[in-house]
Amino acid sequence: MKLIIAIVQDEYINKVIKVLMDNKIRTTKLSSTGGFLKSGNTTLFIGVDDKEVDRVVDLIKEQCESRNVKTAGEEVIVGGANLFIVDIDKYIKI
Ligand code: 2BA
Repeated sequence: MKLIIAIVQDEYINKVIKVLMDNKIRTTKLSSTGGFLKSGNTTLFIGVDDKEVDRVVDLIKEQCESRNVKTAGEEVIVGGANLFIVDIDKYIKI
């Protein structure tokens, strides 16, 4: 099993959640804030079987894109979504 931790920019989050729900992918949504820009983003915890990872990544990719943001004299590329995919040793539901 894997845990996909997806930090999604707020402008894309409704579309991302909808497509995950439509595809019966379970998710937990946390409000979060970027440390650098200090603007709102949303972090999703998505627990999936290993074989589902690519499909979930593709679903998110279809909804998000990077964009350039100007901030205090510099321009940064903000990802529509930043994903961390980690191995889960054990999942227990009580
Ligand atoms: P922020 O921390 O607000 O970062 C927004 C964008 O600012 C980043 O876009 C990146 O282009 C730039 N940036 C961030 N830290 C920087 C630094 N120390 N020096 C120069 N530029 C910097 P993304 O990389 O697409 O990140 C979007 C959001 O995803 C981040 O918002 C943060 O909330 C999260 N994130 C990205 N990488 C992360 C990481 N390695 N660990 C934890 N959260 C991460």
